Amino acid sequence: KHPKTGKSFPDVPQSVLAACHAAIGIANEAADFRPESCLINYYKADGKLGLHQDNTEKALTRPIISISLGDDCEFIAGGNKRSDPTQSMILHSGDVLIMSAEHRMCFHGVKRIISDTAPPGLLKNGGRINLTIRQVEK
Ligand code: MD6
Ligand code: FE
Repeated sequence: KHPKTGKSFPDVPQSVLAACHAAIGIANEAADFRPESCLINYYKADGKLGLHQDNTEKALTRPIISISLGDDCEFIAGGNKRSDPTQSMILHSGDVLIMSAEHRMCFHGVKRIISDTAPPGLLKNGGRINLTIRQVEK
């Protein structure tokens, strides 16, 4: 529910649910994962997301699935402490990343968007969209 209006958010589209179930299967994650929420982040050319740990769900041991669309980004991921060293990887449009098991609580963030790298015509105004799909309840 929206915290201010109390209204229910729209359902997660079937296409996204199908992609999640496919990813769970391919990555050999537990098949009883329930995709209960989908957070959508949009990044303009200068967008970033600071180093963070996803720890507000009740289901802290279930995987988080991320789907990237549009421009590439430099994604950084480290260890379970903010001060742990990080590694960079480029996430491309269509990439699916799963954080699970010992990596579920890793600090991570988006260092920069790499402009004009999206598949032509995908996003009218460029930028990057990231979907993170989570199981919230234990
Ligand atoms: C992003 N992703 O790719 C931000 N969180 O724009 C995340 O913060 C993230 O990719 C948890 C699990 C996977 C992720
Ligand atoms: Fe995150």
